[in-house]
Amino acid sequence: MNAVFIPAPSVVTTPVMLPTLHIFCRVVDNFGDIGVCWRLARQMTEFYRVTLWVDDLLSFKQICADIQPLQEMQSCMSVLIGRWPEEATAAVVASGGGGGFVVAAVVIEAFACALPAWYESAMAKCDKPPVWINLDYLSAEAWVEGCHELASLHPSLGLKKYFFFPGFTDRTGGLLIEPELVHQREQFQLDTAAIVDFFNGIGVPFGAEGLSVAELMASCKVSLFCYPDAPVRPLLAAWSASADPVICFVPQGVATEAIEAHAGFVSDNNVEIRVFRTGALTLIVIPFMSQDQYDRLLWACDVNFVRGEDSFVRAQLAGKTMVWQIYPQEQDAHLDKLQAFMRQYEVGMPEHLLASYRNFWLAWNGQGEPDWFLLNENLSLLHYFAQGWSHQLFKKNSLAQSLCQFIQKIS
Ligand code: TRH
Repeated sequence: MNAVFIPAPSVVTTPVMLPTLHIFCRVVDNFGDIGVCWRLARQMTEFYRVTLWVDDLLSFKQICADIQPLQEMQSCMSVLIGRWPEEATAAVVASGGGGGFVVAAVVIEAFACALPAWYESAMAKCDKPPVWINLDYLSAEAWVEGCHELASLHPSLGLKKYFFFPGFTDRTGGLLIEPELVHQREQFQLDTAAIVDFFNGIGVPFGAEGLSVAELMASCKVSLFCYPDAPVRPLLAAWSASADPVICFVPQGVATEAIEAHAGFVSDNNVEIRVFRTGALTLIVIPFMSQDQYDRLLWACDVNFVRGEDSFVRAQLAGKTMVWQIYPQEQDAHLDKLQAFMRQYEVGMPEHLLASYRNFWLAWNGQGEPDWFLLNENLSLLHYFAQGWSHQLFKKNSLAQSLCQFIQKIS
């Protein structure tokens, strides 16, 4: 067997024959696994003919409306997408364009998701086995630098698997950043018409029954994406009692209990746009949107509440004040991870700013009471720090570039 297998099917138009890359993604829960893999897959099309194998196309559809959940194979944004190939079915082999080979030149296993056994055996039978990489979770902890790019040997097949860690320092794999992102963001953030168009486009009502453009632009705009245990209720109360107007955009299905308690309606996945006003707060339930649209929401808002891994990175790249709810782990292991990031993020912050941001972030992660009013007093300075942090990130190699360089090095 040869290691370079699947020629691009006719639906994928590629001017030169790039090598093949297979990314394997299992959706453990939520959207982070597919969120990272979909972003990685799209960015890697610059260097590879990419197939993304996914075990949950319904979750995928939530962040990419073009996905057809019932299809075995499909193409979207130059990525070939296949349902997780538990068996080497005819559809999988056919995805090779008739060549009969099914293993790619490079194989990325996302988050140690475990490749199908038949695929591992096929890799072992190759004359030149593919480069096999496990893409790990993002962490700012110091140990990551020591484990990045290490190899482990498969116990029975003798294949090497390399561990590739995203991260914030030059001794890690970096972050998934699209080359044009900073320019797109800066243009968008300076363009009121584009911001209004964006909100119009996702269905936010304007005019008699809805918002005015002046109100939108003058309010503190907040996006809220969090886990069910985040202390959302006191926050909604604080925003209602605030002296200045706050507009909170919350994707459907997020913070449902707190919204029901506050606004009296169930914000499940069937709710489209819903607007509810109390005091200074306008709460707007919006549909779940594509990743690119979600970026625009983050760029347009003044404060972004984000969670997990991918939205957390996108909020950093948005250059706006953010509050991160980390994905909870057993024995509170996530708190070390949270603190490790905070130590890097807060370098250079003056004492009073540090106090308000630390209070809020820790409280948002279950360690105390979040004080919105204290945070609010410091928003412009936090914005300044967020801008600086994002520009620092934009200067670094993107994860896709680092991966390609690493693959070249070990090939
Ligand atoms: O959804 P998350 O909590 O995902 C995860 C998973 O729980 C995973 O198992 C865990 O390991 C990981 O976190 C750390 O949060 P995350 O990572 O931010 O992923 C959300 C994705 O959804 C991200 O790609 C952004 C995207 N998204 C949209 O595309 N549209 C939207 O409207 C929203 C709110 C998010």
